[in-house]
Amino acid sequence: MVKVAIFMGSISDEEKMRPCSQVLDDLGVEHVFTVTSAHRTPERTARLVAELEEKGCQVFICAAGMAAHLAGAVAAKTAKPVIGVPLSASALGGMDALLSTVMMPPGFPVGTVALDSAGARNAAWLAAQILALSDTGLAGRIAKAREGFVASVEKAAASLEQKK
Ligand code: RP5
Repeated sequence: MVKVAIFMGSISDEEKMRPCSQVLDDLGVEHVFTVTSAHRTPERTARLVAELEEKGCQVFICAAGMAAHLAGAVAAKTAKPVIGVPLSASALGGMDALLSTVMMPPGFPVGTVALDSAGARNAAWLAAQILALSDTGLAGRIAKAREGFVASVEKAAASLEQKK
């Protein structure tokens, strides 16, 4: 069953958002990864939210650049958690998308993560952590992945300390 939706405002966002899908794949979280725009295809965006909610989708991840209204438009249509990923896609270097995504009116939150691919990855981790509140198997996979992070830091430290 689809648990997470990843929406991007444009196919030009794919490279930055692919890591989001990859993290969810690695954690075994079923998701859809697609393009829909708050401005260019508002009806498609609203329809996708309704259809995916009907199919059991629990978390929406929305990434967009420039005047990034996709996450806000989705938050207007669902009470499920919405995570926004601001993307750098203009001469303003992503500050435009960051402010558009984060400054939501009270009652319609968008949990906003970092810009670009770092945010894309963290959006996936955060979505997985939300789902893991009611999925012990997923919680276990997240814990195991975190052990991997610890091991890789310890390995890097040991290797560096040996160099002298
Ligand atoms: C936003 O405008 C998209 O999310 C993208 O980051 C940016 C530019 O889109 P394209 O003109 O490349 O389609 O809506």
